[in-house]
Amino acid sequence: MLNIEEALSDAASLALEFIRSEEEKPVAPYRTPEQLLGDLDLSLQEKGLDHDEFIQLIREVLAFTPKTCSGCFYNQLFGGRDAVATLAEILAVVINTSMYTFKAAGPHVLIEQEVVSRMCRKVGFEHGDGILCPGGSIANLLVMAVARNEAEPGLRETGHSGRPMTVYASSESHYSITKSAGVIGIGRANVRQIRTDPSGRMDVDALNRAIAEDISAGRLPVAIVATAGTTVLGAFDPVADIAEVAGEHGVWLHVDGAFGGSVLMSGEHRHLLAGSEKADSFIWNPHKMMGVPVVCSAALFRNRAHLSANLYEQAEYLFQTEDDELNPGTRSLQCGRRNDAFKLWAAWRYHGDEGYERKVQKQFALARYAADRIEADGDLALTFYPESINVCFEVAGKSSEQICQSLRERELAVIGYGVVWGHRVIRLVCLNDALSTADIDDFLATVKAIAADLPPGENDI
Ligand code: ABU
Repeated sequence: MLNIEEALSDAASLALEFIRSEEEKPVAPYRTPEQLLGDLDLSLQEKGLDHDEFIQLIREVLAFTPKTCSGCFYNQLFGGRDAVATLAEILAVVINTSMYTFKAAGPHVLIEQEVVSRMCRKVGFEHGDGILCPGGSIANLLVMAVARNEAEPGLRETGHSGRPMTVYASSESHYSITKSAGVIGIGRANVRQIRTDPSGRMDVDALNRAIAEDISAGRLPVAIVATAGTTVLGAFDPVADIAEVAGEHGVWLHVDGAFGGSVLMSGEHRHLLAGSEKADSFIWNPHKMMGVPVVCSAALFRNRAHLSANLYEQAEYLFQTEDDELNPGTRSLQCGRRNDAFKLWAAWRYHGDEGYERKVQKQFALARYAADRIEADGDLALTFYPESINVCFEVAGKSSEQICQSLRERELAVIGYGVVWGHRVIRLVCLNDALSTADIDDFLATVKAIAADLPPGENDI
């Protein structure tokens, strides 16, 4: 039987093997799901495996696993690897805390309080509160449920009155907004998709008109969601202007900073979030631009009473010692909850604000470099000069979708495409600050070489 010391030693060997393979072969072998089921025996069986068979099977699974930390992975709004945060994440698994009580998690409850408090202060919520959630979608769901309860007093105790409710988010907002509206009884159809300007920022006049129309029609506006860092263009809605509209109509203002919240770490770029201190809530995913392992997401509230007022539950079998303040399970959506605070705190303590400022600066610098290179290249077309770190572009006369697929099949890079104004564009996310401008040059040269091998293609949809 494998004991924990052998298990950790095996894990370290396998992890180091995987990390070395990122250097030698930064893109995993391409396989369709059907081929992969032929290559790997993933079946669960009556009989177990001996140690060597088990290690070999794990090794094979790792060999086909996408290398999201390598320099050739540009596909997601996360990427790269932070060694300090990785160390803490490994330890978080070993110590196996659950974040509902001080009794079970001890200093980790205090650590979560510290990261939440510092994040609140970065936003401008001087006396705010918050909680770490398993991802931005759940953080948005939590915030929207709180906003809904605040919009209709009594709803938490006695349920929905039946008055139609509405939510306002830009047409570029994250899909978790409509998903949440469907889950919490607002209704997906009642999310008003406010149009954007060409750069992907919410049109504030259109927002104002939509709210006024809904109020005249007797509907109850629950929340405006300003997106800070849209998924495709990386655009920032004008939060200060939106805050004025929210104030005029008395509507909850939420900032979805899942992707772009980290610009608050940069003196040069935090202006993109000017006005956030006027919001009622803010979500921020450090697993994106701050590079801590997936997932790490904070839901933050300006008024520290809002979380408890809308979530608080007692359970005598669980909350037996210390004050409620030290038992976050009284006001989290989950009961059992992963310790996502430790990795963020460890990395932040180690790098300091200044380390994160450098990281964000580097991400923006890489994006500007890539945008300038693309603009100067006659074979490439820049979609829009990036507001942040997503660089969207096309290769003249070639299909963005085919280029992305071909790069993956030939195991050269992993990258995706997005749709901008009815046009498929390649989305280069400059998140991995271990990359250099030479890596960007290599990547663009590879894209051009692959595109040259492809037949003419369309990007209109
Ligand atoms: N949760 C962010 C959306 C995923 C991505 O575009 O990488």
